[in-house]
Amino acid sequence: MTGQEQHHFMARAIRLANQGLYTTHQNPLVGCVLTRDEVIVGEGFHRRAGEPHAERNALAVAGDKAEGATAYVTLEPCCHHGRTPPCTDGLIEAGVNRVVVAMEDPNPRVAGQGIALLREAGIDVVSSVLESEARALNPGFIKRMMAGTPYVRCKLAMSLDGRTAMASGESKWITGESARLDVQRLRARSDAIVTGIGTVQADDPSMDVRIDLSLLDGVEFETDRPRPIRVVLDPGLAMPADARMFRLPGRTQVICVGDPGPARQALESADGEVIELPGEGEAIDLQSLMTHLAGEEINEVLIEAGPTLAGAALAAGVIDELVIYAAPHIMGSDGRGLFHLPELELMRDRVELSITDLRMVGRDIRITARPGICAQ
Ligand code: AOF
Ligand code: ZN
Repeated sequence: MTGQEQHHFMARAIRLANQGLYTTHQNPLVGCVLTRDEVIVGEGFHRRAGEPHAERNALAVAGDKAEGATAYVTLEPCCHHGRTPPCTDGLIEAGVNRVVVAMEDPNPRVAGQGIALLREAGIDVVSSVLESEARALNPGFIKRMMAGTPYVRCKLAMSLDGRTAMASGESKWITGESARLDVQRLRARSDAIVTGIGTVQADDPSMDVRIDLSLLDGVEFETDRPRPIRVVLDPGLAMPADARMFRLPGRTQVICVGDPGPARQALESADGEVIELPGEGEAIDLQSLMTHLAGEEINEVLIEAGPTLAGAALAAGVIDELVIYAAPHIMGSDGRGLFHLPELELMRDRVELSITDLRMVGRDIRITARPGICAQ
């Protein structure tokens, strides 16, 4: 088995895993390819929590041909009884000869034990094949398992001169249709969309996924799926009970600081969930928010908010990735900026970023960046 072969079949397993992008929530995306004499005899991916794992789907396709086969799996096979039986048992019982794994499962219930069990059963295990590509499939699942918080993206749209709204507040639309569709993809893969009460009061947004299924690059998406959860940060509980979000399918959580008093009942009867979190006066503690969301098994969070919340999230260090759309127009010197960061005064206080991706989306530019200086 050459390195080239390993890369070839693992790359296919990664593409299969990606088929679960909009459906596996809260489980990771996983793909599996079974080969015999370099010919694929079975393949599969994990579609939905509670349903069979990638390995079981691939084994079902291969049937008897799994005996003596090599399994390429993007995540270490599980060895625990969760909602489904252990994949290690399935692979051993099917008589697989060799298992090629891209990365260890960060879930503490697995964490290397799956690989150890396969080896104990006499199966040859090769690990870390296309590891960084496999890691990129599951930034949220990995971060939640390792750090107890979700992976957080913050999406922003601006004019080329860095403005997000005219001084009057008018902001529709900054970016073009293609960029707005791209945002729908970001929403569709997120488990929660977080915004601030200021945005709700100004725009009464839906924070919903409205997408033409044919535009999702062939990846499955179910419109009836109750996701992502909408989360409104509303320290003083000023959320109107007739907000548009409450009339849409799916969950809406309103996060406040301290006892919300009678306002709670009005929101709860509108189908809202009111959650109290620690904070100081007007500000919710964003670390506590992320711990709370991880407790809800939320892997990926999208912040879509104005400069106050975006600035607070950046300053609190909870953002993993910025997705900034820059539109080819100038909004002028009185327009609003992206981040409210009053504490920045000196050049040495600047927030350093590393740009990880840059591309055109229609007529707009999409910049993806991470806070901090990353090694190249
Ligand atoms: C695999 N293959 O395709 C997936 C794995 O509740 P369960 O039974 O679905 O188990 C969920 C856990 O199993 C999940 O947290 C992760 O550790 C692992 N996911 N493992 O071998 C798969 N989806
Ligand atoms: Zn499994």
